[in-house]
Amino acid sequence: MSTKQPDVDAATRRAALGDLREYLRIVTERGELEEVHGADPTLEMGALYELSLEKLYPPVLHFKNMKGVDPDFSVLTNVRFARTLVGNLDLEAVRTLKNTTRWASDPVPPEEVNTGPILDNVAEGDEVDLLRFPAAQWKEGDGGRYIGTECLVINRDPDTGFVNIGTYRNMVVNRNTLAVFIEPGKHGDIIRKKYWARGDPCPMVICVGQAPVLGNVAGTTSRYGVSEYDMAGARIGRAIKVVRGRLTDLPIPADAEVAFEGFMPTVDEESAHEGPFGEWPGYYASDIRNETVLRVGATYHRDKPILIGQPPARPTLPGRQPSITALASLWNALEAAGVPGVTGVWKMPGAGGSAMSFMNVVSVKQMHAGHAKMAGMVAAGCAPGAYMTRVVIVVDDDIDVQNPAEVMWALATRWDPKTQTDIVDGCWTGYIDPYLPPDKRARDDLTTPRVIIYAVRPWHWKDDFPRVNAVSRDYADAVRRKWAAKLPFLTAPQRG
Ligand SMILES: Cc1cc2nc3c(=O)[nH]c(=O)nc-3n(C[C@H](O)[C@H](O)[C@H](O)COP(=O)(O)O)c2cc1C
Ligand SMILES: [Mn+2]
Repeated sequence: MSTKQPDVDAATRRAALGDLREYLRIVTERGELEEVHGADPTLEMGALYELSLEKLYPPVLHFKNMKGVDPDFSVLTNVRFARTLVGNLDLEAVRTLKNTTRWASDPVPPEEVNTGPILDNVAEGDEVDLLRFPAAQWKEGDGGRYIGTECLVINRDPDTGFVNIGTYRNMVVNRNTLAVFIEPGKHGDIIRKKYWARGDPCPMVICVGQAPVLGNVAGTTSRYGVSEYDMAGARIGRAIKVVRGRLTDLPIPADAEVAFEGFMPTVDEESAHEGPFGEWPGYYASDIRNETVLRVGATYHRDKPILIGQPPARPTLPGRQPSITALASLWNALEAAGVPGVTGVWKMPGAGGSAMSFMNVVSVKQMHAGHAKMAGMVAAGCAPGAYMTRVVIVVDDDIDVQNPAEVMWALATRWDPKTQTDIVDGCWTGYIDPYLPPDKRARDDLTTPRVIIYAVRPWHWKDDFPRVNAVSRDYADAVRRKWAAKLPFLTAPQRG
């Protein structure tokens, strides 16, 4: 699919973001969906999914009539990556989202309603049976069936009432138990520890099928204390409707497809083997551990529920697009910290999954001594940039951060490795970091170093820095206009 294809209008995009079934209708109409009938949830679905990632905009795969699965249940993959939702993958899209989403400053809280389709089928107590729901074994190396991959893990801060939503993977253990992997330091982890400190299990709800916007915000890091429900509402311009869970009172999206509700005790009280699971850095790093579990006391699902499946895959696959939402969040964090003159942020291709990345690039229009350093340190330390990022590269505003060759050019020519590099140790990482050394892993020391590279013209002699060898932009544009009709190469696509 060409990147030049016309975009959908904003209203259509909001409609698709806000409702999974409306999304399904729109992507079907736009030819972005493939129905797959009869695939085997053991390995075959995972292989088809990984093959789909050979495309930058992978087809949305709707798995129906899966082998050995109740035909009323289906699984949808690549929801977040459809062109309908993403639009053009460029800096303009990031800037627009940063400037037009009011989600950081002007949240839209959820609206409580009495009922909704999620309550169509409710099972409690002994009737709970997680084995009824399709859960794929995505890859040969996976140690279980992962039902929650692009899921919502919902819990509530007992001190402030703030409701968090994070995407944290979960594996089916038995009829009423899920193993849930939440990296230490994620908001869902901070919250559960508050319950545990009081001697209580943590109330929790997990949705595995929901409006695309909810999956999008759940996988994006923002500020602790800002509810992802409010951000999702702001993004689509209307409140997310929620019903109260029967056991926990937690808000559950009223039109979610499937939700599991229960309590999570400490790992010492109850645990299950979780993993190995193929992770976004491209490895099986967290291996197999005793992990925390959700004791599921109630299940909810719509009629003919559509589950969302989105297992991680190697970051070198074209379909691992950088997330525009995550980039906007990083840019927002830089501005919220007061860094002036930021002109772009990007994630280096090959160095990350969609929401997370090992290598972030920030461009700044330098305004004063120490400015580039300010940008680099905030990018390395702010919430959307802190977890597991290995390298931060700061470049000047004339560098196109989206073009790896330009970033390499800045590194090659504007970086003094000896004086323009900060190496900071002891930064936040997780079990899925492949370079977490075995001894640190053994003692749960989840920290690794960062390098911040200032590939910018040195402030104190920037005016003496050699001039760039290029025809000036304005003159080049004027010449292109003058000769375009006679010389077709002038109007051919710029990037090949
Ligand atoms: C598809 C997907 C899967 C993810 N899986 C996990 C996971 O298993 N465990 C985890 O700690 N973070 C996982 N993440 C990252 C978190 O969702 C992300 O850090 C998010 O910001 C967490 O929400 P929080 O900031 O409210 O903690 C995943 C992200 C995505 C997009
Ligand atoms: Mn959060």
